[in-house]
Amino acid sequence: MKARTHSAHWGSFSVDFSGPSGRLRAVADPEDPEPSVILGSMGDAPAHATRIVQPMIRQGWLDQGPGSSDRRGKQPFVPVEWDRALDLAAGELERVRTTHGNPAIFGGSYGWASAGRFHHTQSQLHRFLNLIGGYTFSRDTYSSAAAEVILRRIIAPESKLSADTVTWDGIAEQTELLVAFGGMPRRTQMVGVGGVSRHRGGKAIEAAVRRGARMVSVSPIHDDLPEAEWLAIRPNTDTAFLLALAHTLLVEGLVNRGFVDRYTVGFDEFAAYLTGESDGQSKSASWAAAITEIPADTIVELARAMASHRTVLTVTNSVQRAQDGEQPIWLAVVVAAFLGRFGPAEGFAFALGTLGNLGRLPLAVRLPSFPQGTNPVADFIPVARISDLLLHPGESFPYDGGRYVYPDIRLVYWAGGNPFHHHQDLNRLRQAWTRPDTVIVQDPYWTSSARHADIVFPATISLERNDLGAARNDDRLIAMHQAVQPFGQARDDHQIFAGLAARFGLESAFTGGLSVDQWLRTLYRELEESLRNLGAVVPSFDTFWSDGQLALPTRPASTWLADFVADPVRSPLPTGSGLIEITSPTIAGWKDPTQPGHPIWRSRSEALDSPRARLYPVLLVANQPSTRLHSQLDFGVVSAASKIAGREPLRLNAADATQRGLTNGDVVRVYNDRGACLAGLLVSDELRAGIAQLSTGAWFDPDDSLKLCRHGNPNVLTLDEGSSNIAQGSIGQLVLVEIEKWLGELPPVRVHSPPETTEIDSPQNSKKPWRNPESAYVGVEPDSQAQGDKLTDSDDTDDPIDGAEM
Ligand code: PGD
Repeated sequence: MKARTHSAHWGSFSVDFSGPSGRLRAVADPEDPEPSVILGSMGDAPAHATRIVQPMIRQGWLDQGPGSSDRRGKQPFVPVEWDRALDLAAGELERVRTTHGNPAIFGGSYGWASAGRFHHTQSQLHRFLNLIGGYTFSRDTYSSAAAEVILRRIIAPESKLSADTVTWDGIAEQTELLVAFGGMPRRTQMVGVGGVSRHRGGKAIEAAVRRGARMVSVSPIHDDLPEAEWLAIRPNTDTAFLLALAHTLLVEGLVNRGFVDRYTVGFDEFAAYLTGESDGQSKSASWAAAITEIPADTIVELARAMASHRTVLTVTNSVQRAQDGEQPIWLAVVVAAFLGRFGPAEGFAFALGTLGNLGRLPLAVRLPSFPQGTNPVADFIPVARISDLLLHPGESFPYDGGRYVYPDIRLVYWAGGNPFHHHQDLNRLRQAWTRPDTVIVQDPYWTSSARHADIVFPATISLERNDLGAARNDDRLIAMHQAVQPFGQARDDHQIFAGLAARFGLESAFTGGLSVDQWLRTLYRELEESLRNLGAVVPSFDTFWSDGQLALPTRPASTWLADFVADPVRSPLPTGSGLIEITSPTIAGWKDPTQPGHPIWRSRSEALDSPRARLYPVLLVANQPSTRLHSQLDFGVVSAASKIAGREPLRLNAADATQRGLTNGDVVRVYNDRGACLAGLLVSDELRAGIAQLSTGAWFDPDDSLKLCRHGNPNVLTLDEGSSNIAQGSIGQLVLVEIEKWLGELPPVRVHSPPETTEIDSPQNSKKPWRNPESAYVGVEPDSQAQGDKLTDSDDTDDPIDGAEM
């Protein structure tokens, strides 16, 4: 073995224990040009105080059995033995499915969990639930639901777009003008679902700047792309800006009519909206200037420059994670179609800069996945409608042109995600969470979601198991070697579900009769076959495992778009019309009074010009953190070092701080009518006036007497509504708040310590909860491989998982 390699969503690395403390150190892959700072927290992951030592049951659930309860998150947990916990969970799953039917089980379980193709938590959960008759699922992602739904209607699914449009190499070498709505933040480029073995964005941007490319960042926050000219737009008004760009191109005769006539549908109807012919309001640059606070001349000059230069237009996921978030994405495609050029260095770039695995060449092989099987249940929710689902059973909701009904959920099974960090309006979620009979959470840590569960299963972290690391658009397969022994009694998700499946007589159906090691070899064999079909010489699994990495072949970009451009009749787009839909006949056909067939502007409630802003005059940008991934490793040294008096840092422009009598380092109370949280103040000139910035991911730490989150989770403030009837996506990015100095006694942050537990609930055990601190940081032998139990023969189905869920 050359080095003990591993992979996380924020990069690949090798593990090292040679420092004086003997602590685990993650040493960045030497070929990664820009490793993530998050690697610095990896040493804190295996044995942090919030690791869950053994299975736990909420006291009230154990005493009174299943049922709605407002005691979730407020009662102590009882440690129990694995067999007892698995028996109780299996019995409850059986009760719910036989009494209420499988749609009463919610297994959508959104979350990033950890990197790794086999131990992908959602795949494990879904395979198990499919075997016992299925579950209500969730569609799309918190990252980009609005974009995902609108893009597949008007041009192509985002998976196709992200694999085949603008590349970092194209930007470095050829792009002349890059216009980035929401910037291209380095902090989001650090991470990618499934891993980023080489971070390429930063160097590409530097190369483009050195070559003299012009960069324009349209964002309320300067350091979202510090190299660029900064157009400090009012948040939530990008739609108006984009409409004005389209209007300018139209009235100045700069629309590429040859392209528009051949490759798009619905130009005339949209042009009538731009000029005001259809609604009496021209979408001119001066109209947009009043809304966006960007001067009309600047907008006009930019539109002209875009028409005369090789231009990339990108919109970050953060811009679409807002009310009407579908509109700026739709308009960016429309403006790119007006310019009429798509390719590796020009045109619309889906969310480039938002995730580390975008902007790279697509892989020439399909990545192998742990098969999930088929879900016989048709009920679903748009991913961010979880509170509505629990609060409004039987009610209908619109989504993507259809109408659907929320089923009556009796059991929630969440594994690999942290809804009490990621969902909007956490106080509303807390209320919704009281309704189900039972909540099961499976996580390595006492996250706020685990604290709000009835049954808690302790899962291993990826450093405690072997796996294969790979991700869409990443050209490396990484051997993820186990580095430390599992903490306490933690088990792999696979082992937990195998234990549950055994109680349904389905253990061999779940495991396929294979050990973990055999699964890894099987998945490798699948990849090996596709590589051989391309004529590649492929090392044996053992050689790959010892080398730690395998380079994967890529294919050229833009093949499907190039085919479409070459012949739109023979190679149509996967839209209703086969063309780019400036006005969508399908969406027009929905006859939804809130949405005509083309993109539109309307003002929103969470905006600086809304009446609500008189009460809550600061627009808070609740964006992605730079010191952790979402809520993961919030307790780690890197995230901890950024906190102020133990609170999440909130940035505010100096003028706004002075107006409120606030200075650097103050602890502030951020509030609106939905909730409040504490935060630590950082005065910063990187923000335009009227806004504040507080990243997501500080673990939710509710204090019911003070009626606030002690730690600084902005989702106590955000509005829990869908982006629009189109996608019903998350709108967590922007929320109106007020900020004041916290003058009371500072309550300690408690969420980074374990919750209260009682004595162990087993006659033969000791009086104290079982703990095994020595088991952490017991490194494993470098050449060890997973030797999961060999189980019975396979009768498993072999459906590939949906890669989009990774
Ligand atoms: P994570 O912190 O990544 O957040 O929400 P998400 O729930 O994905 O949670 C992953 C959880 O999985 C962690 O609790 C971790 O401990 C657990 N885990 C890790 N490995 C394993 C494993 O092997 N097994 C098990 N069982 N568990 C594991 C992220 C979501 O938040 C996303 S993607 C976005 S883009 C949204 N962003 C915002 C935003 O910008 N603004 C607001 N206001 N809100 C947001 N919420 C969304």
